[in-house]
Amino acid sequence: MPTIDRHLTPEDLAATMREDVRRGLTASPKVLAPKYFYDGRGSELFEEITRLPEYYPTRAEREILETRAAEIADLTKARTLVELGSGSSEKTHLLLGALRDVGSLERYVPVDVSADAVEWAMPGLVEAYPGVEVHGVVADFERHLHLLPTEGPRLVAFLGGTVGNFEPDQRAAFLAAVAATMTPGDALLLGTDLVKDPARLVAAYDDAAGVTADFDLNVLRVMNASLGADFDVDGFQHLSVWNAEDEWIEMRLRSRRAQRVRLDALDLEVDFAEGEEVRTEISAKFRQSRVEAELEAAGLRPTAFWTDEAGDYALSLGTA
Ligand code: AVJ
Repeated sequence: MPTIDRHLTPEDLAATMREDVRRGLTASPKVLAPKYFYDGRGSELFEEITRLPEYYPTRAEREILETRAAEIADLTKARTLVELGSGSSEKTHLLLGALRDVGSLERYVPVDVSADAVEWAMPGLVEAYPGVEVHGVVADFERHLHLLPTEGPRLVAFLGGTVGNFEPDQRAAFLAAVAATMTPGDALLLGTDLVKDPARLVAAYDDAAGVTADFDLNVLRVMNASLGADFDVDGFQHLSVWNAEDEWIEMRLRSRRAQRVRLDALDLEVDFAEGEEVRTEISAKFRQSRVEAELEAAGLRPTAFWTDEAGDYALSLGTA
């Protein structure tokens, strides 16, 4: 029987959401955290995004894993694969297969804030890797890293470029916290999107079919359903903006008119001016030098930096 450790209850998540949203919508400028995109509909929209012609990161990361999984397995010889933000486990299979083939794999640990994501991933994995223990963990990977299984050598994978959603100081704290849980022989496999032509970056977050716009606006539906809010989704417009100074994409929602929104669960009313923007996501884009400097600052040794053929995206290995 696979086990699931639960370090987060639905009540914890709801309380955190209330605090985050109150802080974000009473701040100036207003912000909402990107983790709130991913209810059922939001997760489906994200899956659709990964298949869009404009959104290259998922395909680029898969290309790197297809090319390098055997090398990663050989370098790490991991007994335990920990995957932070396990989401859909398609790319995970490339790593699991390679670690099984080098004969080191004993255990797979999918970690996600969403109990659904962990529960759905598990039965298929148990069946696909006989003899491999699947040990799911429902946790906030900014808070519960020290509670994960420790049988090493461990490979901790944080894929998809999701590290780019953290603010720089939050990212440094996260990388340091990961490094602090690692012992010699452990490694971090980190996926990062790379700096490139801004036109391509902007298009990757504002596709012609409007799927990303729908994904961005979905955060308002999540607020309506979870916080008893009355956002008029048609009252906002999706924007994708390249911030050249910080080297990140910002997704924003711009209020089409002056409007007041009520959030019952917060007993809060929020006014939006016509044209006022709420930042809903940053997605940082990296250069090799910055990834390596940040791994080193966290206390990890930059050991490998692999890109896809086009040089659009990178997987880095940092070792403890
Ligand atoms: C899954 C967080 C890496 O930042 O590219 C896709 C999310 N947002 N399109 C990203 C996302 C808009 C994605 N991450």
